[in-house]
Amino acid sequence: MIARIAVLCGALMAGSAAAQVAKFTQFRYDGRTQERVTLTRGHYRNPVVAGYYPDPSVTRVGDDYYLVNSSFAHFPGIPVFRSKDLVNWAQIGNAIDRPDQLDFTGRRASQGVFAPDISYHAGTFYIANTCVECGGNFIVTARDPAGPWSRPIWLPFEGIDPSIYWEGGRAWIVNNRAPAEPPRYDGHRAIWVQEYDWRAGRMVGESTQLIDGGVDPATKPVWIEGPHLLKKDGWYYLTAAEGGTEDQHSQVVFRARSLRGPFVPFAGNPILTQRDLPAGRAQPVSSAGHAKLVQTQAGDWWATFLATRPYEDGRYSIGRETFLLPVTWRDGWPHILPRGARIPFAAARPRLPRGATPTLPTSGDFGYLDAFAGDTLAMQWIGLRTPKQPFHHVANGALTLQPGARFGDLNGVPSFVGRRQQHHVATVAVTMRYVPGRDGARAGLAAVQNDRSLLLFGVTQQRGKPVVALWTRTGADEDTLVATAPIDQARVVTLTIRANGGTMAFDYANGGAKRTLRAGVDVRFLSTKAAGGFVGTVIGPFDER
Ligand code: 6LW
Repeated sequence: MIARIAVLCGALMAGSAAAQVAKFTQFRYDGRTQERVTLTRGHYRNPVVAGYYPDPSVTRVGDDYYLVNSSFAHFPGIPVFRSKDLVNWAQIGNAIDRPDQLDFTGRRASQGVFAPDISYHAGTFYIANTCVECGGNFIVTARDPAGPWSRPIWLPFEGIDPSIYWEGGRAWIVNNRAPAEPPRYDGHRAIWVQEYDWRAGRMVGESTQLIDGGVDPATKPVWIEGPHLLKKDGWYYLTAAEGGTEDQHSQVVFRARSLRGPFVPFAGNPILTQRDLPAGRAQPVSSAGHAKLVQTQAGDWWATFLATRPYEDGRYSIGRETFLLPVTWRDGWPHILPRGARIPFAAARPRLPRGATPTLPTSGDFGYLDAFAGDTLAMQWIGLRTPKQPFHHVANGALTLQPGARFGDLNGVPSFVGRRQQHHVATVAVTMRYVPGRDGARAGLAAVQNDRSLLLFGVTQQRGKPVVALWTRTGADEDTLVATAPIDQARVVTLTIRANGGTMAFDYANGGAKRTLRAGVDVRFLSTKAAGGFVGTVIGPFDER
């Protein structure tokens, strides 16, 4: 009886309260790869960094490797990873983690920072990049790759995907720009080079167009991009992606005796693609390209690149991922994968001392629990657009979020932080205490591809009564309420999303046994095919008051 009164009192107190702050106490992720892979001794697993980690750029400094990825309008942005063996990657920071660096206000999820390039010269790390619709091309630098990174040095040229080539204490930038002649077709772009005075932080001298359109201009090649230069045995090699970042993606290579060309394409191009493989193949890897080559301290060559793992019919929702393959040189040209060969999920490891297994794995089956210890969020948490002031607070083992904009308001930052969904088969759960306090206030777990393609699974109040509810936003500005069920708001709520390719199930526990609010929900609207863009689904706590 006493216990019953206590519960009733709790409920009464809760019911009379104004809209309250949701307290999230645990976030749990558990992911399983959809493909079946037998990993033998001495092999590593692809992708090496699973989930939304596209456009990888890699560099070596001594015995250490560094990797950066695109992060678009997510903040913090440009994750920086370190590895000893090119296989075990641990995130060490985010190059964009202060609001004074870049402002993503007004940006859609897939605008913001495109493909970054990382390089190193004379004690300083350089990231060359483009903020699309937010300032254009820029460089940030750091003495320590874990940060802090500088504010941007803005560069005046047009286009995307700048990359720095260092030689003899001088630097040049290659990037994707408009062709010298008016474009002859949609997707007609060019690769240009210009010297960068790294001491003064400005472009100098003339710009030279190196590639017009792509390998064979007669075939109207599209989207030549992501260029990188390297020098080997007296040749300059220019490697770039061609065909667009979807299923026609590929990597091509050219060479010249001089840095300003003329560059001649390799007769065996592309050196990497999956575009001519049978469409209905099992366990497909698709959209491969955007490679960068790196030479190990042992003298071997490897390439990082992006590819995707659709769950069905070209659909994937976890973004473009980072893969690794060896590069072999034959007859003066680099080869990544023979024509018609499938990207392997397992391959022989680089001849490098084995690196430590990271505390937070990035490849294969893995899971983690974040109990919000300490007083800051782990560096893997991201939100949408640049916050003007801190909006998440971690204390006493709980995460709370300040009121923010609603999803869809591009001029604001939603009251949301999340982690990348890194597997198509994944269970994501959050435990929280929350009293909505008024009809319409809601908090829980959001799965967000962009402002118009998302779902919200949370607790709200309807006609004065607390309920757990599921809303979807399927390429629209408005939410659709899918299902509700009553709950006791005085008790802790655990919300669990079970993702399996194009469907999700939504479970909740509220003191008693776990119940399913809805299973088999079609979430193909979260796929890149439906939602468009370059990002992956990000799942985490939201609090809309
Ligand atoms: C990026 C371009 C690309 O700038 O996609 O796949 C663009 N390649 O190089 C966005 O990630």
